[in-house]
Amino acid sequence: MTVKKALITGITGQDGSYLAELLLKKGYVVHGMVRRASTFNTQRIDHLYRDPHDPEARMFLHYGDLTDGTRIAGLLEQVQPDEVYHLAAQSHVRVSFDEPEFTGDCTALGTTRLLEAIRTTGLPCRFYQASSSEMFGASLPPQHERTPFHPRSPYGVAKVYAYWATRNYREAYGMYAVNGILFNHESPRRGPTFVTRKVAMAAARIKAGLQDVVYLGNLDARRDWGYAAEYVEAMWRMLQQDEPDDYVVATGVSHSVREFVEHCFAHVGLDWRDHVRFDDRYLRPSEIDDLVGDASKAARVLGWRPTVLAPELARLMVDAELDGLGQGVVATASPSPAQALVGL
Ligand code: NAP
Ligand code: G4F
Repeated sequence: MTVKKALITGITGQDGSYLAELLLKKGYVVHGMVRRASTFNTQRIDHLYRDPHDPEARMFLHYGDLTDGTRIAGLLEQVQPDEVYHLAAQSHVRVSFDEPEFTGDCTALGTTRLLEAIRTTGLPCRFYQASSSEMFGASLPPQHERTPFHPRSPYGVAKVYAYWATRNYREAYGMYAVNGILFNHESPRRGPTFVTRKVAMAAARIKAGLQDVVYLGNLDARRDWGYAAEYVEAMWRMLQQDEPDDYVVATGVSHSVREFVEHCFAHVGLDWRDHVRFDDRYLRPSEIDDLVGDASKAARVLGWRPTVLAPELARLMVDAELDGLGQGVVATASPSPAQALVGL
């Protein structure tokens, strides 16, 4: 039996780490593109790593950046993947208002660089694009595959570009290229400046007496939060179909940020109102009020269904923070002084 090879961009991110785990379990050889940083950025995948000299090694990392098309083409030639999971992006919505040009370069054009590299190398590989519910923006819920896009951030705009680039390469060149339109998905591996992780960290630290308050922005926004470890299975299933197509992946239920906060603090026996303060630096110039995904197509065609809903997610994220503190992993203040400096 031939062993399948996958290339994951964004392997060091939340989703990349869960997807790498899943594919290794399925017997794949996994190649990951990692951008060079002056500090190590591989914490989420360190537990999967084996020295490449080890004959058992099945995960290999390569330097590369979405802004470098030549490198991307070279990497594809070298790896010759059967499946490409394109997860890398400047993925923070609030940051995209500060860095709209970079977000467009990385998140939008980066996708074209990858698609064009696949086209010009002529590799018969399948391509997954990490599209986002952020593309729906102001369109009323529930949102599904035929809901019009009305993005509300430079990030959302960049993802709409990447979505259409993916569809265009499918239509123009017959490429097996799909969009997974994923609604918010979280986990203990979520970046600490996204609201769920920020709140989970704060609840645990406040319980442990390490901090007293956490500053947040809009508590009224509603999101459809699922569990990232389950969502990567949907990505894989999308690339196993006979025909390429686009799918919404979501739980179908939304909660306000306030409700999520309430769940996290209640789990450690605290009243959130004693510990949450408002800071307008966390507001966005334009916001999305309510995202609720209709994932019935994914259920019907892919047989994919979520099992973890927001209340359980809140509990498992807070428990992971408490475990970390119990093991002496003292997370920095939430946000850390440096994050506070840039308004996250
Ligand atoms: P994440 O944790 O922010 O990970 C982003 C990944 O992209 C990281 O590995 C990051 O590397 C890499 N990256 C960023 N800029 C890069 C560049 N210029 N060149 C190469 N790599 C770069 O995001 P995530 O939550 O795992 O999400 C994965 C993808 O799904 C993203 O495209 C995101 O926009 C999309 N998405 C996420 C959600 C969600 O709720 N999580 C929902 C819908 C869509 P570093 O580790 O070095 O920073
Ligand atoms: O956690 P968030 O930053 O996630 P957001 O903006 O929904 O984006 C995430 O989900 C998208 C899918 O729809 C992805 F495509 C994207 O890559 C990312 O993963 O904010 C969630 C909500 C927002 O309404 C925000 O205004 O929480 C609100 N919020 C309130 N206080 C806050 C804060 N968000 C952050 N990050 N920090 C706060 O202090």
